[in-house]
Amino acid sequence: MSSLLKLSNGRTVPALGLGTWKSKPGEVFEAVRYAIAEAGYRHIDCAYVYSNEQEVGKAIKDVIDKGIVKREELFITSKCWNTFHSREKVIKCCKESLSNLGLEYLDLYLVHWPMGFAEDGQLFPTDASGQTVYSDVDYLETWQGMEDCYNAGLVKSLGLSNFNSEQISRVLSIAKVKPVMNQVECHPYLNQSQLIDFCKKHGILVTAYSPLGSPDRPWAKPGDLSLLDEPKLKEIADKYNKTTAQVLLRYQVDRGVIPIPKSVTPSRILSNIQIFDFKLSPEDIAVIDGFNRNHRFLLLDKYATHKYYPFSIPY
Ligand code: NAP
Ligand code: SBI
Repeated sequence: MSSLLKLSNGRTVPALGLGTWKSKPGEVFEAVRYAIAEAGYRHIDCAYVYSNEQEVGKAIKDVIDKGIVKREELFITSKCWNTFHSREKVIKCCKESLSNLGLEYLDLYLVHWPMGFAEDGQLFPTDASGQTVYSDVDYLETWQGMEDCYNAGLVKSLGLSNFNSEQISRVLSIAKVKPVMNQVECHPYLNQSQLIDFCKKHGILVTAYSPLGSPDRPWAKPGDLSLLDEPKLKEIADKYNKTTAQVLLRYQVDRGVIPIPKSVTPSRILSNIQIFDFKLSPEDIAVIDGFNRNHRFLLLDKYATHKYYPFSIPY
């Protein structure tokens, strides 16, 4: 069972969650059911764009109907997609996620990216030449839509995802409801220590996505860097009688960051949460910190021409 961390608004969030990007229809029901009912997960990371929220919702309904957990014991996150950035569209996206998930409220609602895309009904709008069509909606407008969701009682907390420090500062300068979370790529090759320090100063917790290096990312190529195959991490893992994946996840927990590993494999779903019975030594943490090399598995540089592309400054 994972421990809880306190959000700046007084609510709590479980220290580890289950990721669901790339978890296919036909497999995500069992993954989420197993995670909650058998492995003890209480935190599920979802998003409108993953196009699997209906099946995630069926699993949540199943464990609640069977009396395994109560709704209030779960922490369910979803995210407003890039094609819903204008103020009135935000609440539409939120309501669609709620309907797909079969929930009355979300525990956390995130702006998925600072970048808006054309709002023409497609998830990834493209022009005749295959280029993504952007919108220039300012994410400050999107934030007002997020606050509408909060004020309507649809979501308990609000947050950001893939926002850099300057973008967070802009949001903080206008927010009536403050963001409690920034969800970003985070692992030893991109340990985000400066962004984490910045967020901490502003009462924002950090969630680590792709904490295992996202080996199933669709654009992975043979010969790419692979965290799970780092011999030094394996050496550290052996000392604790743990796996490399467990060390990668514990590394985040030890620094107050919330990892959300994705798996649809029951044995991995279970082992990924079995990290609350050990702690890494300061010496081992220093070795893992030494892997930092500003390497993004999700660079998404095809969007680098977007006005609000977040990865053009150091943090
Ligand atoms: P990840 O969790 O780093 O890696 C997932 C991959 O690792 C899958 O191929 C999974 O395989 C494998 N895996 C899981 N546990 C393992 C273990 N113990 N040993 C070996 N392999 C293991 O990558 P991710 O899916 O990119 O990131 C996690 C979650 O973060 C996502 O699912 C999503 O919820 C969220 N996310 C958010 C954003 C954002 O923009 N906000 C972006 C990316 C991700 P199997 O499933 O086959 O077991
Ligand atoms: C998708 F559903 C499709 C593509 C895609 O690529 C970038 C990363 C991302 C995202 O925006 N959030 C994720 O969790 N994965 C994604 C999602």
